[in-house]
Formats: sequence, C-alpha cells, structure tokens
Amino acid sequence: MPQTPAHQEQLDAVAHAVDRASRADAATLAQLKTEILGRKAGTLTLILRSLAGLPSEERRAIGARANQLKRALEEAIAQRELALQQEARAPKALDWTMPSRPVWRGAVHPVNAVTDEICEVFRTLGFTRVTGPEAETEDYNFTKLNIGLDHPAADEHDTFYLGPGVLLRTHTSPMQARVMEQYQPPIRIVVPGRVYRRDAFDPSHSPVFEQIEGLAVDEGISFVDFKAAIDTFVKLFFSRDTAVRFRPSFFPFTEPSAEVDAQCQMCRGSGCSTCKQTGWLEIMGAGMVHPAVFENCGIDPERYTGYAFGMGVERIAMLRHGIPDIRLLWENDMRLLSQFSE
Ligand code: 2U9
Repeated sequence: MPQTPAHQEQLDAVAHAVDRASRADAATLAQLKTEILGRKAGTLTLILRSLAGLPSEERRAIGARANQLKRALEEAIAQRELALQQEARAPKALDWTMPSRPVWRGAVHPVNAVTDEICEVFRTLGFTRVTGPEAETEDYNFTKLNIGLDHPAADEHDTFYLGPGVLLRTHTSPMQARVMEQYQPPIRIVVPGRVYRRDAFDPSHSPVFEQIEGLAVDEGISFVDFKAAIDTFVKLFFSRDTAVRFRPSFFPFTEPSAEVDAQCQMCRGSGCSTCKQTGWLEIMGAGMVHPAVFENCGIDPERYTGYAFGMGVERIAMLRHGIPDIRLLWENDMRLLSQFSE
C-alpha cells in the first residue's frame, strides 16, 4: 500500500499516542487531545485535511488508517479518563505502619498535684480529706476562730466581702469549725481549697491561692504529738533527712503558736538565694488549738486538746519545682503546664 513517508511518520506518531493514552495521567491526556485531535493543528486533523490533495488510492488507504487510529485514540482517551476518575474516588490506601499523631492528654496542674501529695501524706497519718464552701460568713471565718472583727488579723486578711456578714473565706479554717460542730473527737482532717485575700499580685502573693489546713483533736494530744506529726509530714513529703525547726509565733486561733521551717531543699541547709542564705524555708504556721476556739465550736476544752496547721500550696509547689513567681501558677501558660504532663 503506497503511502508518502511523511504520512507514514505522522500515522506512526498517532499510533504511539494511542499507546501512551492508555497509561497517561490527566495532564498528558489533555496534551494528547490538543496535539493529535486539536481542530486547528492536531496531527490527525492535518492528515485528514491533506487527503483531498492525494491520488485516490493513497487517499483511501491513508484515510482508512487515519480514521481507524482516530477512533482508537478517542476510545483510549475516554477509557483512561474514566479509569482516572474512578481512581480519584476510590478510598486511599492506608499505611498501617504510619505512627499516630501524639494527642495532648492534659496534665495535673502542679498546685493540684502538690495538694494531692500533701493530703496523701496526711492520709497515711490518719487524716481525712474534707472540703467546704468558698463563700462563708464572718462568724465562721473570724468570730468562731477567736478573731474579733476589730482584731488586726481581720484587717491583715484583707477580706473580699460579698455582702453584709458574707465573704470569700480568707483561710479554710471555717471548715474545721464546721466539722467540730458536727462531730465529736477524735477528729483528724485536712482541708484543701481556694482562699481569697485582697492582696495585689507580686512574686509571692496572689489574691486567690490554694491552702491546706489540718486539725487533730482528741483526748491527751500534747505539744509533743504536734511536733512529731509535723516532723513526720516534712520527712515524708520532702525527704527523711530534712531537718525541721519550730519558731514561736502568734495566731489568734492557736496557743502556743509556731512557724515551721524545713531545711532548704536547694542547698540542704548551707545557704543559697532560695533560702536567703539562712538554710531554712518557712513552710507552714501551726500550733495547739486555742481553748476559746474549742468553746466556740462546741468541744469541751477541759477534756480535749489538739493541734492545727496551715500552709500555702503554691509556696510549697514553687519550692519543690524551683518556680520563682506565684503568677506563673495562675496564668495557665502552656509553656509551664506542658512541663508537668506524664
Ligand atoms: C481551727 C483552729 C486552728 C490553722 C492554722 C496557720 C497556723 C497558718 C498560714 C500559713 C500560710 C496561712 O496560707 S497561709 O498564708 N496559716 O499560719 N493556720 S494555725 O489553725 C486553725 C484552723 C482552724 C478551728
């Protein structure tokens, strides 16, 4: 079958395109459509257009082959387009070996973690954890605790009042008073919770902070029992070789009263910036419950004695973790909190 070499070459190119179309991606298919079937300059279009000028035998032969290739190419393109569409809709293959994305599981806030730890130590010493309301009455927050409303301590606590005689508790002590009214000794409780004082923020003060107070009441509880309980707590909470000392102090609700220091955890007592070169850190206030407080809460002070203590949890958490500013514990900055996840 006589064909011009130029036609032969072009027909071969179209046959090759049919072959390519069956494997092509979408972009290549579009390119083939223009290159081969394009109405202006497509290879096949040019071939078919040139037929008119050919001798009849060649025209018939080339025409037949060109039309056959045209149908073959159109069909190959259509089939491939359908296949690509189906592929795109099919679910992606899963890679079962791909590691899962880490999930932020949250963390226990360091103040809550230290609260739990302190309560746990006291649990092993026989203390029950109880909580009470943050809105309290003047009576429970001050009067029953032997703090007269004209007493400087009532001023010192710089109270947020909610209304006449109603306030945000300045310590968790009101709850100890409530427990004494409801239960007869033996009583051993720890009371964690938020307390409020009209203090400005500074590195060691916050108008709202977490406190833990404790109370033990029974027959025959002596100052020695009090010192032993505090000493045991410090050794269980910090370490068994941490020394403890008691300095005389004054609180309206305890007599005698003491401030309790633990040996500095940073320098082990040799003196550093954390303990201001003293070797000691103040960790709580405490004392023997004042008889007037027992009287106010319906407990016979002739029969019963007891001790009480109170500590600021942020201060303990700051000492434990070397946190320099109490505000860091109230800002919920993820850069701090994420350091406490498991
Ligand atoms: C009752 C009787 C006695 C609780 C006590 C302290 C001493 C004390 C401070 C520590 C740091 C408050 O958080 S702080 O600012 N607390 O020094 N608290 S004795 O005594 C009580 C409590 C309740 C019925």
